[in-house]
Amino acid sequence: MAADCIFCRIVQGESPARRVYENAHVVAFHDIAPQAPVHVLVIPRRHFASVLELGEEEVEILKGIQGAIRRVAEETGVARTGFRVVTNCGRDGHQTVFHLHYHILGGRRLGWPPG
Ligand code: DGP
Repeated sequence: MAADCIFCRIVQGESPARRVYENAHVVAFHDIAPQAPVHVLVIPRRHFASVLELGEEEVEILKGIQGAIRRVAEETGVARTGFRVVTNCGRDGHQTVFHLHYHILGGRRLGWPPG
């Protein structure tokens, strides 16, 4: 757990979140400021500042993330209609919370390229 990390507090149950799925390695919950009808964040329980910190040797965590993305997409219905998975990294990537998270966005036709 990292000091002053809002997502670590959500993992610990110290901060409220509308959880939709969890497994041994990840938690998924609704984004507080949804940008689409479905906007869920998938985060590892362990603190990594960004995708750059999650090494390829962390096979169980990577498997947990992949499984969670698929389950959330199926359970929210966007697996049928299409969706986007994105992780923002650093200043130019518009990262604002420095605990690795994957956005699952869907429920409307998304634009491309992103702004
Ligand atoms: P990013 O810009 O990729 O770092 O996105 C961070 C997202 O996290 C943003 O869409 C808003 C969301 N968020 C920030 N604080 C909270 C919170 O306390 N609870 C929830 N559910 N989402 C949060």
